Amino acid sequence: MLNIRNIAIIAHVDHGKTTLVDKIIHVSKIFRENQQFDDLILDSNDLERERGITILSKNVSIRYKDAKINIIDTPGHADFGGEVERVLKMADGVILLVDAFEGPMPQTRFVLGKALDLGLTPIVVVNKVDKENCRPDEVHEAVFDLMFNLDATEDQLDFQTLYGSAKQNWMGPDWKNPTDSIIPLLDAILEHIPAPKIDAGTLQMQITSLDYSSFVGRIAIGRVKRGVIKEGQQIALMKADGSVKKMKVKELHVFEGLGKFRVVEVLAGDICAVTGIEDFEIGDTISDVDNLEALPRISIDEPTMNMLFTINNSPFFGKEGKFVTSRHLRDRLMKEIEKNLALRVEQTDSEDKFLVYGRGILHLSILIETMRREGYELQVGQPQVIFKEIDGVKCEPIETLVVDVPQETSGKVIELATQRKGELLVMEPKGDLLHLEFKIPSRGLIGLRNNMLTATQGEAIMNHRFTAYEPFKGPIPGRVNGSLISMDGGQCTAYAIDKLQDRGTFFIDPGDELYAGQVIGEKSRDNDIVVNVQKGKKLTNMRASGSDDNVRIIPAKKFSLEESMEYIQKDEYLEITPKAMRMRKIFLDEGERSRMAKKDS
Ligand SMILES: Nc1nc2c(ncn2[C@@H]2O[C@H](COP(=O)(O)OP(=O)(O)OP(=O)(O)O)[C@@H](O)[C@H]2O)c(=O)[nH]1
Ligand SMILES: [Mg+2]
Repeated sequence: MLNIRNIAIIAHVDHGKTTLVDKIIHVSKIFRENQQFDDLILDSNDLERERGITILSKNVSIRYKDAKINIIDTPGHADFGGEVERVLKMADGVILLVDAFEGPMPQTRFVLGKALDLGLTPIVVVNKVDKENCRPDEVHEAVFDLMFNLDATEDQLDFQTLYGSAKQNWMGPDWKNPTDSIIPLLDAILEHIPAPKIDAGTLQMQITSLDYSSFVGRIAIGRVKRGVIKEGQQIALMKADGSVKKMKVKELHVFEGLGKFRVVEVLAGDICAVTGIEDFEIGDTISDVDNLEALPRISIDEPTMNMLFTINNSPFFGKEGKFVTSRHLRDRLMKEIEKNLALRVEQTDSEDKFLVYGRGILHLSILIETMRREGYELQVGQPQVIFKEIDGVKCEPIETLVVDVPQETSGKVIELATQRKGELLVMEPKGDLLHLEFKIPSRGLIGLRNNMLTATQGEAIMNHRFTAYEPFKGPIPGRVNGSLISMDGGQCTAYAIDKLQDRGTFFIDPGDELYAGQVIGEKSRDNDIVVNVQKGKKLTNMRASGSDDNVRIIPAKKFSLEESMEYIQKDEYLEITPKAMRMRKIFLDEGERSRMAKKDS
């Protein structure tokens, strides 16, 4: 029988999971064929590579000594926390990675808590000990305290710790004495992570994640808990509502290196991918047809935020994208929910508008960015936090917010968070920074990052994660500044922008094509105003406009997609096309806008 280890690598965002898994694959390949690799082969889709974050968890597998080690790389961003929780079901142990400077962060606590609850054996890796100012011993102690607070068992508290630098490709028992490889970690896995415990009985496999291929459709992934699954076998798919469907296993694959390897059967303890299973949901059990026994279901995260998605109806409609109709939009969203598990789409009473529910700004922005790259044009509205009624009381999502900031600017951070109903719970030194922890409504976090960075000259390091629903905390002041709105369509001029600079900050550059009702800047005061930025000399390019008139305008403020999503107000849309991102008033006409505003108040 195969000697197997199933482990998941978990950590807060950016603590180095994918880098470590890459190095593990690298070392296992060297044993075999001496191949060279690029960095971060595992963050395989474009967006993951560009942004350096893992969005989807991934299964890989290596051979080491006489064992097969199945490794699951997980995403660290809080928006994808539900994904981690699910895939932990495939593991017997976890490698908890902690940054040797940052120490345990909100997501460390969350994922570790889940792993401990499932009874998994942890190995702790204090990573990034090459960093200046790192404090590996303190961090190790902090991890121990965290485990203790999370009610780890005696065995779990007896965890192994390794120190090292995934980036520099080494792990060892002592951070002051670098070794020359990550082999000590592989040895620790073999020694301390238990082999899968296998109960006697007939086939049981829970579907814990899925893969998608345009050829075969959805592929079910999970761990064979009991018995054996075979190619061509008749199985029973046991669903949430208690119904049972009989179907046939088409193909079976196990994970091998970075890819998959076709096999005729998979024994209990191993992780595999199954094709031919139709209409499955995460949490369904694949069971023996004659002995129907379902495994306990896995809960899928409830969305915490929604956004209106609608077709582009700006004057620039259809100019920059390929897919622009409501039909296109609907089909694309429906395709997305096939594989994006935490996403929900609700049809509204208008056929052009859809409410899309997700786990946070990043979760939704990744969908939007992907669509825009595929050639879609669309508009989205202001993100809305989802309220819930619990025992007759209106409740809202509350998060833990952690900010590490230089002492000098900490006052501003506290002020900003408090304005938004944040409660300061912890304040303590961390290296030469001050470590602050707040409890704050999710509503208050929307748009906070931008203000926080401005207030601290970009020095605040901010992290948050959902903790619980609590009674509504009362109104929170929104964005204080009004918008500068373009009065007309056409190219704007440097001359006009220059004349209006005392009114606020512009988001546009001279020469940009605009339309009436577009939001082109932030006003320094609290009400919206309409401005004419087309008047004056029509100059063809920036250089000419700069030199001609001695016009020296302040560079435009540019937003990322997420910043724009957090910035827009209730009466504004964000227009997204493959080429551009524009903010606009929902009602482009000034007269109509003021009529609607009156009606609302
Ligand atoms: N100095 C230093 N940097 C490291 C080390 N390991 C990883 N990094 C860097 O940390 C950053 C994040 O690394 P990733 O491996 O993508 O982190 P991750 O945990 O997979 O991140 P998510 O999947 O987004 O949660 C990258 O810029 C890495 O180069 C290390 O040991 N030392
Ligand atoms: Mg990663």
